[in-house]
Amino acid sequence: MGSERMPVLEKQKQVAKPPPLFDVILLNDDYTPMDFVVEILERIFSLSRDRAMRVMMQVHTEGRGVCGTYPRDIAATRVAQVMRRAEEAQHPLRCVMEERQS
Ligand code: TYC
Repeated sequence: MGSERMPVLEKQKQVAKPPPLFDVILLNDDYTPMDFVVEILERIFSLSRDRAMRVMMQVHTEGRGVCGTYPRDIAATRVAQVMRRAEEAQHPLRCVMEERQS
């Protein structure tokens, strides 16, 4: 029996999917000060002052904006860092991660 059967490992697909990437997204609110958001973007996402201002203004006018795109663990760490700073400062700033569609 079984000489025609392939070993299980050889039957599996050979092509490995690349690991998923996640956008870290800031959400707008009416209370968090603009300069606090700019500082978060500079410190946690290493954006220049100019890029931080642009992302903050995009969130302010459009409701949300991408701060950066990372593998799952790094994205989750960034989200936690933002939420922790916002809580410490008692601002209602929210940050989420979403898997990139590509
Ligand atoms: N809308 C806020 C204000 O007018 C500024 C703001 C920008 C808040 C971006 C959150 O993710 C945010 N003070």
